[in-house]
Amino acid sequence: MSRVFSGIQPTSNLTLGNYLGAIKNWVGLKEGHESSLYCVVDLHALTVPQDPEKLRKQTRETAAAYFACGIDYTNSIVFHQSAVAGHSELSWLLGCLTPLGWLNRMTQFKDKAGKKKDQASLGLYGYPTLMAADILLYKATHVPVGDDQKQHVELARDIAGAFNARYEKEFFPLPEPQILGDATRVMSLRDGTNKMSKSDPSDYSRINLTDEDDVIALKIKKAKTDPESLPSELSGFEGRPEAKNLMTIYAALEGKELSQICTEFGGKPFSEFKPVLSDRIIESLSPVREKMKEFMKDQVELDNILKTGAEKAADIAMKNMHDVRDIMGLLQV
Ligand code: AQP
Repeated sequence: MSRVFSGIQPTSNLTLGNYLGAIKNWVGLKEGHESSLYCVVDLHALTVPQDPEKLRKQTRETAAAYFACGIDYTNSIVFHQSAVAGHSELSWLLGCLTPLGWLNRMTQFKDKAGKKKDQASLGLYGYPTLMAADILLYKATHVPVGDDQKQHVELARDIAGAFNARYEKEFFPLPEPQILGDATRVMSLRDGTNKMSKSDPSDYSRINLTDEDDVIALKIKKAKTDPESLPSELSGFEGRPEAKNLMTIYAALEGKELSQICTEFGGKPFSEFKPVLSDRIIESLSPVREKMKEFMKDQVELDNILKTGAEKAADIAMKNMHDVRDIMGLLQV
């Protein structure tokens, strides 16, 4: 049995990074798998402070983005994490067999907690066990993610192995990270060495899926570059992260190799490339933005779709949780 699971935190507006590194690659992935589940991971969002009203809105908006990008809720299960109680329960149970040493290695916690480690929440520290629970609750085998989440999927794999070893049963399949697409780590438009992130304080660091065309064009115009012309071969990206990022985005949207883009644009100035790039981004994202607006107009319908998805997800989760409790020796009367 093979099953796909992935999710995105509704922490803010989704970005071009979420689009190229995640959602775009989910479309059509169901082929060749028994089922696929796409979750809006709202419990993960709570690992950093959230405004309750905004969180609800962003949860709907994230689901709207999934549908607008082409996820078909009639043949995939789309739902929000907090609607299926098994996520939190399994997170606790798995947390009881996850060594602290494994969590201490997670780079996302180090990046997000920074120097204020002692003030970071237990939730932020335990984020990877909740993510392992998300995946294992459905016995998912394939987890499509951007490059930054690979380490967490590998941890989920180790936790699944630890459970199987502790209870001497091949119960959980070992999930595989799938790093798909041609832009697995889209970088900030302000600093090509940092990941493009929803929570970066500068809105100019990212393209949001909700940005209007003129905003996209302005952000690309202001994107950091260097004084040289574009490289005509891959070796020319050495020490030029911003050039590499902008050309990688263009290559991914065009569905071409980065080397082809170097051949097309090598030797040209950024001032010539940037308008072509912003037109290409607008061509891809403006239909997504308009469809998101349509989905957001009918909240009752959107909520109904999520409710139906949560019921289907809970059916799978309930059976697996029953087996997990049984294996772990919890009394079920
Ligand atoms: N810049 C990126 N390039 C490629 N893939 C990306 N993803 C996120 N940013 C990029 C992928 O999108 C999926 C959902 O990620 P997430 O939003 O749940 O968490 P994150 O990876 O922590 O992303 P952010 O934007 O940095 O979130 P915040 O700012 O809220 O912490 C994952 O598959 C991720 O790899």
